[in-house]
Amino acid sequence: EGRVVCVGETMAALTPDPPEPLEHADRLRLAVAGAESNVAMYLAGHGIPAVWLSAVGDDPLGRRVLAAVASAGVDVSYVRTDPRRPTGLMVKDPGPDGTRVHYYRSRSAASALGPDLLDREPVSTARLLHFTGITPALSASCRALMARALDTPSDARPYAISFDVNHRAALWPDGTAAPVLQRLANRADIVFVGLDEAQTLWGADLTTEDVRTLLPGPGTVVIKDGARSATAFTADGPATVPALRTTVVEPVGAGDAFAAGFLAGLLRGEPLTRALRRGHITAVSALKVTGDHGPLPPPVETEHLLTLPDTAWR
Ligand code: KDG
Repeated sequence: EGRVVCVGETMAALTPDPPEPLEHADRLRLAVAGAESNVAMYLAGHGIPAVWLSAVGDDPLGRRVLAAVASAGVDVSYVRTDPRRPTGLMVKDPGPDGTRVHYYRSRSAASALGPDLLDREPVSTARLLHFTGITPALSASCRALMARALDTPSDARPYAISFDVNHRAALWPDGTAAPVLQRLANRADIVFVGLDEAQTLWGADLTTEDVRTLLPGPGTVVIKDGARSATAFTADGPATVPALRTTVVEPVGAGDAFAAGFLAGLLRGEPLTRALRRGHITAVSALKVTGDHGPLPPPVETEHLLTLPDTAWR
């Protein structure tokens, strides 16, 4: 009965409010953004004990990040406070062609994380470690951390590893992400990847089946086809579950929410299709809010949605 430990950087995030180009914006909203802590927050919402493992600066934004993640019921007691490096910052720039992201994180506290993190609590007693493809892009020490975590063959490590590919183009020099993310993903036990993301990385014409062929290593590969459906490949073959119909306020955070819902389902021993549904239901909580983390539906409503016939879904 170990815990899930989600490892990765969480930043302060500034967004023009109302959404308009940064160059002309007068007002910015301050929030907290981090893929792995989002997963931890949604896991906690599903009643799964979750730990967020990272570093922040000894600064007001770091304390704000810690408080926000802790407020969702996540254990943040292992997060390091680095007296010499600041908390990372992300600034969003909404424009006519979508929102661009500007990062101020290259010398952040979390970018100094390294492989030593893996030798002690809470990792040593975890049942599952969750990483994303953001971390190997942050620094050489972060890349070493990922390589170490995935070094040991999956049947020889005390914990399972889940990995969300989470390709952030702005963090990688052109063309460098594809092989690194494919190799890391192939050594994990559970992988999440968007079909569009896989096509950007590994080939524009890829189908869902092609993506599984590129990722033969993990016992479970979940390929998300946007608002339509998600397919999980396991030793038993593929299972596809349509998404829930919903109105989207803002999509950021939905992938993290989906991963958390699916993992929560698996950890509770649910059948694969039910875990996929739990992923979709959790994603809706993120789609309905401007921030990354929205409230989960009450458990009775989740239970109701889980048991509806497929026709009520997309
Ligand atoms: O995953 C949703 C955002 O919170 C995330 O993209 C921010 O961690 C983040 C990053 O590095 O871009």
